[in-house]
Amino acid sequence: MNHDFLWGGATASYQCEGAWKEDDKVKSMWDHYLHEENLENGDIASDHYHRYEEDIRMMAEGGQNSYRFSLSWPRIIKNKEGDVNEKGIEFYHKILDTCKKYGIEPFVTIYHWDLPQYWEETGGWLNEEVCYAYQHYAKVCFDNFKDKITHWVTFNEPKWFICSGYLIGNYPPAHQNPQETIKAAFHVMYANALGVKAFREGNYPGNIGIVHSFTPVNGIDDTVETKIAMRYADNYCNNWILDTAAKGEIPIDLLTALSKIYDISFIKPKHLKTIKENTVDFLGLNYYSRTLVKPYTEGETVLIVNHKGKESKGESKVILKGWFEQVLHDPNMTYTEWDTEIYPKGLQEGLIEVYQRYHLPIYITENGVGVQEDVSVDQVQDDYRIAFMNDHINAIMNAMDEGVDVKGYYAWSSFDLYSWKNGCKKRYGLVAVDFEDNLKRKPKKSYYWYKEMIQNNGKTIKR
Ligand code: GCO
Repeated sequence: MNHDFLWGGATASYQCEGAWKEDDKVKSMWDHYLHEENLENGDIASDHYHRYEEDIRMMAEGGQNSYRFSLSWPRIIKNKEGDVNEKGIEFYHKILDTCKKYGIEPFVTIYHWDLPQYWEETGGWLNEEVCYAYQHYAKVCFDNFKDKITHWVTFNEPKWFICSGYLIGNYPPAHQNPQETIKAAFHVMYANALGVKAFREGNYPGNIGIVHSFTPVNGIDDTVETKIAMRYADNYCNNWILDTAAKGEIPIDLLTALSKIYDISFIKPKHLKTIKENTVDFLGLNYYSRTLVKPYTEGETVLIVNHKGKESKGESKVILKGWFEQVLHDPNMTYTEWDTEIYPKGLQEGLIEVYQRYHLPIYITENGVGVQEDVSVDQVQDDYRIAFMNDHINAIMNAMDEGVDVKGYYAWSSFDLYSWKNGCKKRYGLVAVDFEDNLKRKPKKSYYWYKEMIQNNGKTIKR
């Protein structure tokens, strides 16, 4: 690890700030949706809005030298006309100044899912106008914070929020519509290019990248059919974001396949030109697990028995129905409480593959494990989190040994947060937040482990 390696933790505005209507912040689509559905929400969350100083101080005391967080669009832009809320700007200046005070390098995401509800009401990401509104918002961020931020991220996890919002329907706007999914996905990648364009045109200092929910694709066997299925799975899972952002090209076989089933006439030469001319400087990869696939079999419902002996239905991804099927569980592997396979090797292999394809610097912008924990104790003994982080950091080091240019690692999450739709019981933090007892902060065992590991520049990692 070199000495400018960034070691930190990550959060997102909606998941930690709370203060959902303070200082003239307007409603985000998440505020609206969770209130309407009467679900656990982030109205208060970890109350980072009022406790950021303590949180950032703890990061520094934990040996971390960087903090990845996001700006909230509905805190910064008041309305469709694009008027700026100075109080929102002020809040992020305070966060950035606190980072500076404690020697913490900010790594900042412009959009982490909290679209202003006033834009959602015009069609959200289905409306091309929102792409230009995003560009305006990004410019406001660049202009206001250019002296304090040099690591910028346009979007966090386009695949995850688009597919959850428009295909699966478990995130707002909660639609289940493949045609809409394609359109929203395209608009987000176009907005990404518009954000990069504004950054280049303004000649702002620093670099700009995108953060992707990365799941390297493995096949169940080596047959030609599986290889073909893997290519489509990779297009669906990764390439439409990474190729588009890094090379300025949407995978042509994906476009051809989609155009046979869906209307893609909204993709115009002017969009493709902007995408081609405005590619990112680095890639941020959020890594939790891999995707294991098999070829699609017409009419077959695959029953897969997971490690807990539960049966679950393997569903093909409807958007590319007929191309591949995702194997949800491999009975030989271990899974988290939320059924996420623990597979550090995928990070090593995936890093090598991504670096070979794009030759761009890479940050691991999220990695961690969500667990239900009793935080009333003095110190949460999260040895499982230590083991998880150890094995994933080891995987990163192995990839770096093979020449991959990794520049930073962010644990998800810096402290316990609200987890989208899972509420506050799914905890990822290095620091416990007691949501039952005044939101008290208490470092977990992993926080001290991480500190020691950073101080020894990775030498305490069991390899
Ligand atoms: C969770 C997730 C995290 C966050 C993050 C994604 O909190 O449940 O696993 O990965 O959702 O916002 O970028």
